[in-house]
Amino acid sequence: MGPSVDGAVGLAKVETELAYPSLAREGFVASRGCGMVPVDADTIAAIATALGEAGVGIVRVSGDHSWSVAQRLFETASGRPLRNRRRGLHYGRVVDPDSAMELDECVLLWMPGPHSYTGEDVVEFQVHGGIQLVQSVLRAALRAGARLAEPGEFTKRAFLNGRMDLSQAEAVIDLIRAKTDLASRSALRQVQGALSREVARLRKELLRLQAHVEVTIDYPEHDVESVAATAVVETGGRVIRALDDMLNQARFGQVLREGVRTAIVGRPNVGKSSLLNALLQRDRAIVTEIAGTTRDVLEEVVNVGGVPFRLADTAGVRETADVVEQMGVERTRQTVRDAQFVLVVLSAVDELAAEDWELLAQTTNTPRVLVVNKADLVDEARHQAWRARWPEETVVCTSMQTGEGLPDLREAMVAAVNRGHVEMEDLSYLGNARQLTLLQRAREELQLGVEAADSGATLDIVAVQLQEAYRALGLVIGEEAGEDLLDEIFSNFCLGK
Ligand SMILES: Nc1nc2c(ncn2[C@@H]2O[C@H](COP(=O)(O)OP(=O)(O)OP(=O)(O)O)[C@@H](O)[C@H]2O)c(=O)[nH]1
Ligand SMILES: [Mg+2]
Repeated sequence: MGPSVDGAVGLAKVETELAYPSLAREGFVASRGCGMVPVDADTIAAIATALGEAGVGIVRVSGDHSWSVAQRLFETASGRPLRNRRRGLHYGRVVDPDSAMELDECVLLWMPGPHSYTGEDVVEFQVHGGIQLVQSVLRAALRAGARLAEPGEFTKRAFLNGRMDLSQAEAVIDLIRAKTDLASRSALRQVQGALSREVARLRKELLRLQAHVEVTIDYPEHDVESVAATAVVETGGRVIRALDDMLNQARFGQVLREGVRTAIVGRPNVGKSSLLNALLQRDRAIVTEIAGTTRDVLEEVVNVGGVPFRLADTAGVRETADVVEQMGVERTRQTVRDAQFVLVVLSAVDELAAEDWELLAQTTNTPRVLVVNKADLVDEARHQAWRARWPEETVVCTSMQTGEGLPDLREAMVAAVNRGHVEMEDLSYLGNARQLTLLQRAREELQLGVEAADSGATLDIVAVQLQEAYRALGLVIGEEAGEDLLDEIFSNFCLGK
């Protein structure tokens, strides 16, 4: 199973404890106000690259004292200390600030604020990517006056310093975690402000509307009031439609982030595991001619046309005396209940059995594709007959032996998931649960406001609802965001970002 959003959150926390075991022993703990030696609480440092063996490893420092950290740690190639404070790149070596011992060769990037990622003075030490080496450079930076950054603290500072709004900051983590090309493209558009701009546009419309309503409240004449009410109905309706569009995108964005929970179900031996392997393009599941091969649910994430599918291969459904197989079948039923999407696999050779009918009945309300497998064993006339059998459904004839029908199946999967959502090329952001709730709230308030205006309620009531809608949209981009919310969001980040 790939990391779920929650799993990844857990990982970020574990990382803090595991990635720097020796630092933790020395008392440098990445947590506000405890354990650390806060020589200067305002300058933070962390390893920005993944901890492992690599060509390059980067230690990043941000804050008022970055320059002094750079001066204490870095010697230019000519052996002289760093003097040039202009933005730029320097080659030299990084030394231990206490012993003056050379740690490594180093490329130093100096990015004075406010034109840096965080908006503060930022310095990056690029050294060889060895686990010990990068850690010792970090340790040196900590001794030179920085403190260990919390997960997400660089991005949090970028937000606090106005370099990006909250929705952009949240998209940074989506960009890092994106599992498909489409997901990363969408996240990038959000980092670049696609969602922020749309939210800002809608807020402006609401503000103008609010002003109109407020002015009317102060001069209550019937004609004027009815003009304002009409404006609320019209503009409000337009904003509601725009919000619906965003909500659709946000829901699809969640699918892109977490993967479509997909169950592969069918009778024993119809080729479910073969299908999983074919979509994964590797031999993940055991395939045999013995009915009842798969006992447990097997999960794998596969990228189909840019959409991640979380495929669950299941035990074939049948009555059985075998206790283990019975448990497997029970798990299959549970998986079907939880699935967002189902591939019902049938055998092209056999007539439909009672179990097939049962599965078809169980999955009628879930988006699905009917996969008629083993098509290589029957002729074209049979294919046609299978397809004609369910004119309302997507039926694909496949063969795992020849690969026939697989491209059609991939296409059908993407189309089925995308139906009722959005054109994927239009996807300009990946909404998360927080944004989704706020957009929903804004929509509800606005709907109430429009209904009130439409039914001739007094404009005072309408004004309150417009204000609530405006406020909810503001929270999407982080206006009035409290410290708790910020901690919650940024603690999900990895270290060094
Ligand atoms: N001719 C032909 N044989 C296939 C095809 N797909 C699968 N098979 C064979 O059918 C048998 C069963 O395949 P599996 O993928 O294990 O079937 P399953 O649905 O996972 O079966 P259980 O795990 O027992 O429920 C194997 O011998 C496969 O090689 C196909 O398209 N054509
Ligand atoms: Mg199987």
